[in-house]
Amino acid sequence: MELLVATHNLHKKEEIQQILGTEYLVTSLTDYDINDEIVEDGKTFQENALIKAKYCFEKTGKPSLGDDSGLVVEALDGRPGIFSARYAGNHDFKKNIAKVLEELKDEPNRKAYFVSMLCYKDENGEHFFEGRVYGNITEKTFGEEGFGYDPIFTPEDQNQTFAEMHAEDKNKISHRKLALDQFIQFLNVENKL
Ligand code: ITT
Repeated sequence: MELLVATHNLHKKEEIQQILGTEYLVTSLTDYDINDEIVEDGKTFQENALIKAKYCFEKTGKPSLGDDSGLVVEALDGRPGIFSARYAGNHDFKKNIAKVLEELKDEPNRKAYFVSMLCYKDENGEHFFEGRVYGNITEKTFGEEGFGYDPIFTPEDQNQTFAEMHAEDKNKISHRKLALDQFIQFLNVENKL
């Protein structure tokens, strides 16, 4: 089954493909030569996931998946949250990380979670699936793998940041994996009906 993911973020697309496995062909907006930036003006992850999925479905008519995700830091009142991609600079991961570390300087509470909110849209309507992974923000960056805030996030019960893990290991426990597991379950039930 083809699944069109409403993203221009190749890291996300690759993670989704790896998690879903070869039963699914994951495509993205870039594969359809749709290069417009989707205006994500929702106030929540859910609203933005819906905006992405709807945009994609309306443009292509293909079953579409929007993933709106981000890092929620307790001591920062939930920031960067829905502004994760553009917290200090548009998709400038280094600047975004530097801003979070600076804001958490001398802050003992390092608790945070990653969230992935998925919206699946096809001709029958919309469905949402949410995954969260809880952990802590490190004092400095560790590792080169992954993307975004991976170098400063250590999941609970792990001694490495996401960026120190191999992709397969991150993809076994990540917020995206937890959300996609629910999505797959949903598709399996739908397909049996
Ligand atoms: P699309 O909107 O095109 O899908 P995006 O990167 O802008 O790509 P979001 O609007 O959902 O996606 O922003 C998510 C941001 O949150 C992302 O750019 C990262 O900074 C961060 N993020 C999300 N998931 C992450 C992960 O698994 N590891 C590290 N950072 C992540």
